[in-house]
Amino acid sequence: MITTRRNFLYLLGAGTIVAFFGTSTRSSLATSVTTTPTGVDVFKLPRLPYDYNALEPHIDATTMKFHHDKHHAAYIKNLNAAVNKHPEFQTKTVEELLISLDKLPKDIQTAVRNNGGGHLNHSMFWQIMSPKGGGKPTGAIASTIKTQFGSFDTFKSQFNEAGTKLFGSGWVWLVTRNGKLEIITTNNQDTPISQGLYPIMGNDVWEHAYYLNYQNRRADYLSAWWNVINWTEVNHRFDKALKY
Ligand code: MN3
Repeated sequence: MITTRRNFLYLLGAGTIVAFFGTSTRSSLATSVTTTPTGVDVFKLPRLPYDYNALEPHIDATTMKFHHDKHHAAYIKNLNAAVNKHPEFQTKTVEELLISLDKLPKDIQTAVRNNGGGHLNHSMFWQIMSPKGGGKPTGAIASTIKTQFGSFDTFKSQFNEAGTKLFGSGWVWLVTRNGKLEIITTNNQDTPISQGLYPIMGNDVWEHAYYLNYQNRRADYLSAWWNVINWTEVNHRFDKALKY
C-alpha cells in the first residue's frame, strides 16, 4: 500500500484528482451546464500510505481497515453526493469548500461541513502517522515546542489532556495562531481551517479510532498514539502553517 502520491493526498483538490485520473472527468464537467447531478464523483478515497497492520501494536489492523475503508470512504461518498447536487462546486478543493461553508447552498452546508471535514481530517491523519514514527520531535517543530511549551513532555501532556477532556466525538489539534503554537479541540468533523487556522497535526478521538483495541480507555490511546507520529510530515505541515 505504499504510495508516492503525497501531493495527491496533500492537496486533495478536484484539479489534482483530474491530473491523476485523466481529463475525461474535467471535460464532462466543463460541458455540464445544468444543475442535474452529473454522477461524476470528483472526490476519491486516498490510499493508505502503509499497510493496515503497519501501526501495530499501537493501532490495530482491524481498526485501520474499518477506519479507512468504511469511515473515510463514507465521508467521501456523502461529500460527493452533496456536491453532485450543485455541480458548480465540483471544481472546488475540499479546503475551499470548508473555508467558505457559508457561501455554499444552504441545503449542502451541513453535509459538506461533516463529510468534507471528515475527508480532510482523515487525509491528514493517515499522513501524520508512520510505522517508522514516534520518538522525540525533530526539526523546527521540536525547537518551537520547547520554546513555547517548555518541553516536549509538557506539550504532550497538555495535548493528551485536551483530547481526554473533549466530550463526545471530535479532534484535538496543534495549530498556529498568529505564528504561535496552540492546542485546540473541535467537535465532530469540524476542521480548524474553517476557523482560519492551519492544522499542523491532529488526533482523532472518535470512538471508532480506538474502541476495538482500547475500549473506553481514550487516555491510553492518546498516549500510545505518539509512538506512530511522523515528525517529518508534521514538520512539513508546520512549515505550511507558518506561511498560511
Ligand atoms: Mn475517524
